[in-house]
Amino acid sequence: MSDNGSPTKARPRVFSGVQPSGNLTIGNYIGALRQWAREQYHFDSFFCVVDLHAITVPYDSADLHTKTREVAGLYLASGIDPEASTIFVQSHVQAHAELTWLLNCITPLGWLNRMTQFKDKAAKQQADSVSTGLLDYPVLMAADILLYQADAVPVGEDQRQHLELTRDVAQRFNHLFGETFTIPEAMIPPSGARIKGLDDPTAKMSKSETGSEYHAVYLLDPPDRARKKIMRAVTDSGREIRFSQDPEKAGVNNLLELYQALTGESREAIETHFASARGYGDLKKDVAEVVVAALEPIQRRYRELTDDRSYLDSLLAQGAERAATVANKTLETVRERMGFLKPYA
Ligand code: ATP
Ligand code: LTN
Repeated sequence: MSDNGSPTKARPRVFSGVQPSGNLTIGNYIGALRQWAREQYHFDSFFCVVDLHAITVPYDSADLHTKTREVAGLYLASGIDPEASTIFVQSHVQAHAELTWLLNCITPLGWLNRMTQFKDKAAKQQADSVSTGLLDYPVLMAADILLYQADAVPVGEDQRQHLELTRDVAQRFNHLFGETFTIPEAMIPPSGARIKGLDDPTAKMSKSETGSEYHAVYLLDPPDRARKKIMRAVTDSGREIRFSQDPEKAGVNNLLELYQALTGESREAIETHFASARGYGDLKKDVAEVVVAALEPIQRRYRELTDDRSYLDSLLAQGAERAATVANKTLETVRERMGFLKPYA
């Protein structure tokens, strides 16, 4: 055992998760899943379907059930290798809920009140239906990460503040009860970390945003649907195709960011490529083709995998067992350090 109570790790550890709160978008893929798959062999990786997070806003229980399997299937279809990485469902490992309670009691309320995601999501609901769970969401996320003594957390830009809070909670615990938790680092991709909505390029593309059917390309959208959404993307009245931070050009910039994230080409090469375009129609056509090409192998693998439901279920059962072994060890150390009496001799 190392000083912090975790078994000595052969490779640095990674933890990340996606909520089964809707249809996964191309933003989730670029900001999270693809990065996980690319880096997985360098790390001891844990990828979790965070179903306890998905119930912090009003939801449908039948949807939660189907989406939990769907998200796990999309992890595999996006290239997560179950031989190399652990894939599991958060609610299958009870330590997540228990550590959340323990961390709640050392987390100042003021820290949670400052979280911008809470303020944004709360503002979208009737004040009297905002749950305590929504406010507590970042503590559950901290528990997820800290249980595994994760060194790095690959996420999109929107999660940076939650990662900072996780670090603050870990430091506070270590200060109060002795070195226990590894302090994790955020791992944010250099491009594509914040893909914007196609219908509103000032807002983040989000899977739970259901205002317009042209908001997001979903990973399971048939090619024609994906093309149609890109062709309808909001742009501006000009014709200049270049990367730009000008809010006026946010739509064109977003399409170029998508193109860059999926082709890996440099900004200069992309601007040269589009220099001879006749207008935004040409840009959209090329972006649509790049997006459809990225979705094709994911959808093919997804169909193959989900033909056999028992395969996915048995993989999740194995994943939960492996995750629980690691998580319970940390939880035991935490309980001991906090002064709880052991329930057995
Ligand atoms: P919700 O709308 O339900 O809040 P979401 O689409 O924002 O969900 P999450 O489950 O909260 O997705 O996030 C999963 C991962 O995908 C996180 O690492 C997050 O940073 C990343 N992500 C989400 N949206 C984007 C985006 N538009 N661009 C890049 N990364 C994103
Ligand atoms: N809040 C995250 C989802 C999430 C997560 C985590 C990400 C829950 N627990 C632990 C990384 C590590 C989000 O992306 N919205």
